[in-house]
Amino acid sequence: MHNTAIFQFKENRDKYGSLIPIEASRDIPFEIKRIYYIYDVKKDVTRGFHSHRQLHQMLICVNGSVSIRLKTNLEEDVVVLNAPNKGLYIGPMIWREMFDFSEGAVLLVCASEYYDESDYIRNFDFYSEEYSKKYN
Ligand code: T46
Repeated sequence: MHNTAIFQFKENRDKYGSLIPIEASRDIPFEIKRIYYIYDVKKDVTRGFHSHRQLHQMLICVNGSVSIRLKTNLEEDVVVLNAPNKGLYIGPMIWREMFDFSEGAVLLVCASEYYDESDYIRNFDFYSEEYSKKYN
């Protein structure tokens, strides 16, 4: 889907365990201004239901697994994040829903901007209208 991409991070694995470094602008395509993590989510809960106007984000499920539904006016896709070396980049104007969190799942998110509620579109009809204006 446009404005999204799967990233594979390099794992440093040895007999002592594993380590994955993520460097802003080198391993991911933006400067990181904020990180947050989502955890303790019950199996039947779906979160998200919004798009961002400007924000770039990298989602990494550092423990367990979670599914991400991505939507635009034209496309729909589901990406399963189930390994700590797999990242999902989501750029501007992509609707997202996070569901099917496994027991103990921890979803780490690197974001390009500080938290700003005015960057959110939390209604799909409004999203759809803005998407059409931007891309049609
Ligand atoms: C996204 C998906 C993947 C803050 O105070 N600061 C923050 O940086 C964030 C991200 C949230 N909050 C507050 C706002 C709400 O009162 O935390 C509460 C839960 O946020 P929200 O309902 O937006 O959470 P999700 O899981 O629906 O969405 C989050 C991000 O907000 C969003 O940017 O792309 O994760």
